[in-house]
Amino acid sequence: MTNTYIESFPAEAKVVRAAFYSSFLALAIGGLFGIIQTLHRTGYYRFIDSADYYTVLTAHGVFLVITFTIFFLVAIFTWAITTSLDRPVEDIRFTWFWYGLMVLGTILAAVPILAGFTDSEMSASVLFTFYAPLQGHPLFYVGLVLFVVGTWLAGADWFRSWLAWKQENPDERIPLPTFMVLTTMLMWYIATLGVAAAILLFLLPWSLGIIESVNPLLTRTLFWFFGHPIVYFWLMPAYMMWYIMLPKISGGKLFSDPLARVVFVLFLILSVPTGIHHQYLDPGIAEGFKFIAMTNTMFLLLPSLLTAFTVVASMEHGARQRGGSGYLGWLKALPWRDPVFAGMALAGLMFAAAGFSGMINAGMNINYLVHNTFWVVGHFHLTVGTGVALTFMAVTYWFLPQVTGKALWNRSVALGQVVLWFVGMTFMSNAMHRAGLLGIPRRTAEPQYEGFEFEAAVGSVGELDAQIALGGLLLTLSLVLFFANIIGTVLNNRSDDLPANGYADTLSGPSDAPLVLDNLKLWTAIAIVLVIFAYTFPLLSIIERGGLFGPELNELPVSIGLGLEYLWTTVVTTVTSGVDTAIAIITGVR
Ligand code: HEM
Ligand SMILES: [Cu+2]
Repeated sequence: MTNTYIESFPAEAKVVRAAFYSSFLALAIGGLFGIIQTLHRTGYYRFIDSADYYTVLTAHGVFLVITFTIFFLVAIFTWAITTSLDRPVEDIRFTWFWYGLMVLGTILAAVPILAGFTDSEMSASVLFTFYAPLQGHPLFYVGLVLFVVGTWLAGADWFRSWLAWKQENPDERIPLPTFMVLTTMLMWYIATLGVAAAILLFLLPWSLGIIESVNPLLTRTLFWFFGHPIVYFWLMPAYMMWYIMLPKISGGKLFSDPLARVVFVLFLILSVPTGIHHQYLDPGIAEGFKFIAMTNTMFLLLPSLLTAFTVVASMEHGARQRGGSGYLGWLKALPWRDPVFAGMALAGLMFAAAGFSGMINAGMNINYLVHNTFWVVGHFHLTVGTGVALTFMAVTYWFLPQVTGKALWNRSVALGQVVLWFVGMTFMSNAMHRAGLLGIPRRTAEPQYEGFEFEAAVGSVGELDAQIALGGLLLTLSLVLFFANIIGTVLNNRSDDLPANGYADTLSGPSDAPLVLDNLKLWTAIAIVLVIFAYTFPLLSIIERGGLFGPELNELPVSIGLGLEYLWTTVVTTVTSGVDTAIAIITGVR
């Protein structure tokens, strides 16, 4: 008996496993489209029509940043809740229900996306940001809605577990992993209101033909209301693993539980009121509102800097427990040969680099230089594409044995895989950042204008393209190794030497954290107030200028407006032609 998750929670392990497999499938499909578009836009190997590029890009974006990440995080959140509260879910049928809803939503959204490759009328090549005036088939929006509702119910499942636990343990502090899950979900509930409004009130009725037009700026603003915080929805689970697993795997303890709580509270209150920083170049939003969003954004650096400090301090503690010494000498004592550790540590390192390009994106004036260029793509392949994705892949090597009861197929291949991702991303992302500085655009199959040369201060565009393609190939190879390991693990019969389920102890525990940190109602209220402050005036002014449903329509119902106009024109033309005729008769011209 090794006390794995599947032994302690056999029923939950099945749902968690299903969610993992869904996530991996999305990663495989998304990754395949990734390499296709890389080779296409760098010109190395083209076999799709450039006109299909948007379909490829939509599939890449949606499958990776919505399906892969979110299925993975609901899996580890379910694990975190049940493990840290040490109780099964209240009703496993409900757990299967929300998982099923997410699967159904994914399939409904995937059908029109993939139909973009066929001759059918159906298509949703609208990119993962699905802004108007790009319009997708209604199924796409319906699928998204069901998927999001699935995540809402997942959150309800976890809140329910926590409330049941609380009744039995009224005086205990919320266990840290549960605290992290709950704050993340509160943030998600607030954030998804924006996208729910955008889809249900505007985009879906518009694609069904119920309303004729939408106000693009309004729907864009509602999208970014959700589009910025969704990056924390990907990131907070990765942070959770850095806080609760990395110290343990390093051989030590989490440096500070209270600090970890502060970080998650800061994410809850600061994530949503910053979305306008994606709209610095949108006309129609006053500079002042953009400036406020920029200030809020700069505050958001704080929880990430606190995380860097806490996580590195915990790793140092682990290394010193293992006999490491010296100012930097302790780094050598870390378990670099363990793929779970190495993957997470490298992901964290890349994420730090992403912090720097992120600060540049966040600055209102310097953003103008890199906006919509390849720089941005370089940036988020470091954040979500590595900080999050590499962490998820690395922890899979720990989780898969937990939920299948089978030993990892090959640790060396796993180690090679995470290192290869790091190296591949170094090539691809660095070159993308540089390409952006030359003004090379993102989201296009044909970045090179006819008769136009991008001027490189150092190197050349050809050299950048070569690095991007090389990086993309290494990443694809890394994915192949990842899947080989997953399949090898699932198919093997070895169940020796499994790690026990559990997470890191703390040096400074929950009892050191001020009680107020656990007051989730207070933090939610503050989060909502900040959102109201940040968004009321921009939204009002957008609606005032552009109308709720776009500039062509006003508040009067269309039929009455047109009817009155028609009546008026008829009267005027009849009268004028009558007068004309009368004058003609009188003057005898006829
Ligand atoms: C095999 C690995 C990957 C390769 C080769 C790759 C390559 C690319 C390229 C070249 C683009 C830019 C296309 C353009 O703007 O014209 C892109 C866009 C994108 N990638 Fe990746 N990528 C990979 C993995 C990932 C991962 C793991 C994620 C996230 C988890 C991700 C998320 C995205 C997103 C969100 C976009 C933007 C889509 C859009 O503009 O609508 N990629 N990728
Ligand atoms: Cu943002």
